[in-house]
Amino acid sequence: MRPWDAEAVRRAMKMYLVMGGVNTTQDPVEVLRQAIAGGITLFQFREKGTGALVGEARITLAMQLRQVCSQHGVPFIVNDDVELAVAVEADGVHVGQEDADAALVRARIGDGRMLGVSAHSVEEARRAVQAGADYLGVGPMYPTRSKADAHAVLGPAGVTELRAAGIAVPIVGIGGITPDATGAVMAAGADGVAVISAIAGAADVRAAAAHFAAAVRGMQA
Ligand code: 3NM
Repeated sequence: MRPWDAEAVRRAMKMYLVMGGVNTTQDPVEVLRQAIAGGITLFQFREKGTGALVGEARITLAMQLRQVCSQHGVPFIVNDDVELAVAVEADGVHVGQEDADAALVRARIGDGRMLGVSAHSVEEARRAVQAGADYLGVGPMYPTRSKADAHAVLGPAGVTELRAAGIAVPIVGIGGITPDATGAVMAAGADGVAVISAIAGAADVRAAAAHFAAAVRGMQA
């Protein structure tokens, strides 16, 4: 049986924290612990951008974060690095449009791991689903400072458009999302929100994550 059927993926999507060492001034391991205490449901290790760790230090951090996720039953996804994902026994891989080809990643990770793909249009979403994506990351919902090469802002309307076009796989909105904006993203048809700075950059990480978790719960029927 596939461990990541659409329902399992949908459940995991709700409160999705994305983080690398550059996204916080605190100890990322402690940030992750606090975020889990606050109620995140999925974690993606994304060690990218100026000052990002490389080599052994990157692998060591990935292993530490992976262990925290395992201890708490939170799925662990690796951004754009299949080798690392396999090495740390991640639950999945997320790739952007500029990263590795989604179909090749699916072939390499098999059916046992989750595959997430970033999509910014109906065309990209269709191709991602065809390639075997278990979920789509759609953004930016709002202006973001956490991704240097972010696309033009799609807004929640970008999610509405994908749903109207018949894209049925789980969708997580990303980019500049705050607790106050969570309702609009979910109402547009997303299954959850993915966040970097509003959690990883918060002074009180646990409270910030709890705030999001409450906002997501508030949208459930
Ligand atoms: N991907 P924040 S926006 C990693 O639009 C990422 O695909 C995006 O960080 C996309 O919550 C983004 O701090 C950055 O805005 C999200």
